[in-house]
Amino acid sequence: SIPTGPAGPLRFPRDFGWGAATSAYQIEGAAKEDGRGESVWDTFSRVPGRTRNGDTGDVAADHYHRYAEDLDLMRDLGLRSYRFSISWPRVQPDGTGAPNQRGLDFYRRLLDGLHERGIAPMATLFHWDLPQALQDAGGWESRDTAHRFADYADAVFTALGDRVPVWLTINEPKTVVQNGYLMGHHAPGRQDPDAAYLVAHHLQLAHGLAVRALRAGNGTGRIGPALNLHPCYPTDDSPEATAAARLYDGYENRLYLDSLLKGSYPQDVLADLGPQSRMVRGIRDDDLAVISSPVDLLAVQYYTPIYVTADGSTEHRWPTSEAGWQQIYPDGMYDILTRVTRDYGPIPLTVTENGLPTPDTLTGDDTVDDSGRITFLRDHLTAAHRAISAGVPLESFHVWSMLDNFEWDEGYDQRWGLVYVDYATQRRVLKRSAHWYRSVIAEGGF
Ligand code: PNW
Repeated sequence: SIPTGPAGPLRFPRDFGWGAATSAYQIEGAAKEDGRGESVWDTFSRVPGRTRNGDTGDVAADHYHRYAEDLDLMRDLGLRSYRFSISWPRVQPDGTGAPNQRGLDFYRRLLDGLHERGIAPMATLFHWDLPQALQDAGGWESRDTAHRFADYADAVFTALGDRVPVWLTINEPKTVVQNGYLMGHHAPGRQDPDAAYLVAHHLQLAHGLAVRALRAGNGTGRIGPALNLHPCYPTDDSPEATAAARLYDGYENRLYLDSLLKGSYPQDVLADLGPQSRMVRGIRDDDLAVISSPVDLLAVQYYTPIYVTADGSTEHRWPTSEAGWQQIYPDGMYDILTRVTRDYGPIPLTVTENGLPTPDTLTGDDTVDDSGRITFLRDHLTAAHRAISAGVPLESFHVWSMLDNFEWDEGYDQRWGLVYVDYATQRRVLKRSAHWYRSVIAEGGF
């Protein structure tokens, strides 16, 4: 039986933006079509040993060709909001210069299709697929890349600005920093802490320059950053654990939130990095003013809490999902949403990602029983509802993900979708969670 709310029916605001999310490299495929250039993920995924089973996004869920069918599925679910990302190397194959019209045309068709179906688009400008040519010129370690990003954003605003009510600049700068430059299991595969935080600064700068480009140019929509936030809890109430969790929070959350919304980097993090770090040396006079250019909303992505011990290491407290890094803790959703509102003021919020991978299999009668996803989403939506009741201005919620897709270094083995993709045939099958979500949207709750 489908689980219902723990304390009777929960009702969300009438105009709540029920949604789902994807990103370009994870679903589109068509890696060489219509003039698309190479991105760092094309390069990285082709290096032997970097991704599970050697998987790449060359074909992915073939959304580039099947987008109309996918839009029909979204309409079938009753989605009100669809968050997707625009591939920079489709728009600028080498990361600079005149836009590639055929690449822009795909997004125009997608936006028209959303419009026809009454689904509001939310477009992310950068979801990790940096043009390889820019990587070759230094990538995010180069300050110039932030300016290239603003030029790219401006080209997209000019071409598509009449059709996009909400723009998100950079998806999860922290994941680029941590997975791409600290741990190295994402593109570009570096393990260099000194480079990593300079990259963080340049990503923040790129965000601010894009916000300014929108305000200066043709774009009419709202704009904001997309941050994955992790509530950081001490494992005990000793002063040591409390201090360690506080610094951890600086690196996970305040480094991004404070620079965007307070116009300063957290002093404890800057002190920890040290005055000789490349990041601290790379901050110029006007940068924080650019980074903190006023935004219209903040997109929050919540997956897991972090528990920090007295010596600064981390522990797991809750059951993990198939993604080993993810502990299932719905109250963390409440904690992070209320904390953002408390510490940064009543800025409109959207949850742009929340979800988990489940061991889904397609049965003979074409069903996929992902009851674990239903429980997870029900519990996290319940926590989000509690946050709304506590005064958090939460506008919308997007499940990660609409479709099973290329889960980066984990390849296609992890299935995060509401919709099952049979990769051998590219057939789509609604999972049980999709049917459940459809009824939640229709009822305005559960
Ligand atoms: C996000 N963590 O990445 C990305 O935005 C998606 O592209 C991705 O598919 C999805 O979450 C699932 O992984 C994250 O360590 C990566 O907490 C790491 C974390 C969170 C989100």
